Amino acid sequence: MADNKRILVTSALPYANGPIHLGHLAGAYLTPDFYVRYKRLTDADVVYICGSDEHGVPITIAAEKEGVSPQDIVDRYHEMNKKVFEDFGISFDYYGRTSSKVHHETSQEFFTTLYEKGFFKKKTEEQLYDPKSEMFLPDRYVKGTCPNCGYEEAYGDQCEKCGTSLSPTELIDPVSALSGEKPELKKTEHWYMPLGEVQPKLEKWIETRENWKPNVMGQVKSWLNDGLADRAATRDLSWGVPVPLEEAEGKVLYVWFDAPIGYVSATKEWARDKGEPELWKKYWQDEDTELYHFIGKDNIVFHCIMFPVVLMEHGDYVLPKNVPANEFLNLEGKKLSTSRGWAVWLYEYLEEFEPDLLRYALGTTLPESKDSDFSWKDFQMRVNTELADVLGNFTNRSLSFTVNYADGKVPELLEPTDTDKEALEAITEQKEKVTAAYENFKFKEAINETMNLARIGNRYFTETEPWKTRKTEPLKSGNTLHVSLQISAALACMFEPILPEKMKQLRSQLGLSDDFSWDDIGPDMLEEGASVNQGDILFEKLEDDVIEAQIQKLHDKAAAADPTPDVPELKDNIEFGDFMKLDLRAGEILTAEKIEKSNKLLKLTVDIGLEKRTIVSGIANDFKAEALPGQKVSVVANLAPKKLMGVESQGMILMAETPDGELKFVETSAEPGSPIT
Ligand code: B3M
Ligand code: ZN
Repeated sequence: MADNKRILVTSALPYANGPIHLGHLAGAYLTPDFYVRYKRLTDADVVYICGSDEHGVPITIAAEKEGVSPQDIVDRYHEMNKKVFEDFGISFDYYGRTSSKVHHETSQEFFTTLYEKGFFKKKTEEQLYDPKSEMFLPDRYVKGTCPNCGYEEAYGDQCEKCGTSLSPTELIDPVSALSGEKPELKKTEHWYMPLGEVQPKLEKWIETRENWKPNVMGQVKSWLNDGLADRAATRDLSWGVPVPLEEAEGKVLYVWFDAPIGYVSATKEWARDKGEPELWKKYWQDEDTELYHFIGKDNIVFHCIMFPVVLMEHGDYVLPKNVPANEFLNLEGKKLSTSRGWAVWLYEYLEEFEPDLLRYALGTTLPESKDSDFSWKDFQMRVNTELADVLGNFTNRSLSFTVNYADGKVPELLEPTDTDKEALEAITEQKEKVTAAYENFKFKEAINETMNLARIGNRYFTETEPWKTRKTEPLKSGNTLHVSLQISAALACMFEPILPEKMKQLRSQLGLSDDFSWDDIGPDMLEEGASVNQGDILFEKLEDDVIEAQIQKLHDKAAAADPTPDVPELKDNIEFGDFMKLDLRAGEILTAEKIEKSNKLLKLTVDIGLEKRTIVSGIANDFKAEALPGQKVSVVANLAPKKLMGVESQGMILMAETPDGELKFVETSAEPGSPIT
């Protein structure tokens, strides 16, 4: 059944302020590529759009750091990122950039349309101004002490220590990150999107959305529950799309206003380059289009709330059918951090390994519904035990047997046994599972069910023992080869979205054309008597030393980037007497249970020698209650009791917080009750 739906897929536009790393890939690029490659095979009319986000403070910060112009920065990274995506097989139909003329015009047209419809609210507000640098300070350009955790290097939009989002006026002792001066408040005018006013309309639309991932819907609902606030669509900056109003001289569009419109501009440029300049309208303005935005979870509010409002208010555009956002990818058990050098850059990876290995390994560890972890050891395991031992081994056995003992030709299927038939039927069964998984954006499942066909094939080959039957019952060994080759052929097509280069190689070994469709995949893709050839083996195993070298490289980079661990500065000295007021005791946790309605709190019973205490501790994110009984701890025993979520806490457990924000116990081997002095 041909699928002729019109589908427009977008991937978040990465900021052109640095190279692409594995976290980016797992968030917003790999899954949509799997999806569009699959959809193209179903003969759907798909256009896949992406490009560089070249505005906003991240760009100007990068430019300042290097002492070059923002244009230099975006020119460099636009080319670099465009190429690395291509080398990795991400099959965009068009990779645009938001500094293009078409984009400036398109985003200005959006602003003007909304302005003329009376959508914006003009407001005069006081904002922080740096008198020395003579400019209004974007939130990121203000630094100060976090009112929540006391971290002294918090930014005006967020504290990177405790994760709280902030506004710059909330910071304690704010300074300009540009000049170090204390900023002053100065009046400025801006055009706001009154999101609160359109919330009811937006909610109605949200309610009609089907099959949204729970992690996405959860975030959207929580924004809506809090009530939407006005959000400025303009900024006092010199880098960006100028606001198309005379009275707004020197102001630019807020980057999150213009960036998503970049999807539209890029589609226009794609159509223009195809010589059909009006064609973009079919994808953006015709109700039959299904629009999908693939993004990472930090972009959910912009794609599920702000941009839909802009599209809705404009009136001429389709709205997204789904926004299948992924969660975050960690690396070797730690949060990815480019500033701390804890990242694997895609260009580095490609210098040493083939793209398909990572497409597969990362595809099996996608943070689809919760954060996940990439490790080099896991990468090695996936390549060696799945790609090499299962898929590669199976197709290689099938081909080499055929070449060596069947004249290199697909044998006939004669009087097949039940085992033969079942193996052939598995092709259709697995195809159905894989199809359903792709249709439901379950990419890990799609990969796993595809690999399961290779597992079935491998098992079948082993069970039917063609190395024995070829001498005694040649008809049987012919059947084994026939079936195994058909399974290999199905795999060569079904695995195409995940392993495009390797499957092309496999199809050529099997004598299959690259011009096939998803419909063609079945138990009879190869004709009896057709020639096959063995070719090179598909997947070489990765040796331990190769993997160790990657792990070492990562640690070296982290050490070079940040030789001192990122721990808070020391506090002011205190008197000895002050310290002596603290009664610290060795203790042991006896019981632990979660406190209902709280994500963070655990209720503990702690033996402190003299007595047993109930202590409420905010460690539920780091420890499972079941694992705690028996844990030795240090306790502040004379802290005044305090009620937390209805439970009286009689003391405090000492915890150490690592630079990655992980909590560890301050353990002691002393008997419960022993004073700590
Ligand atoms: N550039 C943020 C990011 O790279 C932003 C996405 C824009 S999508 C329209 O995470
Ligand atoms: Zn903080």
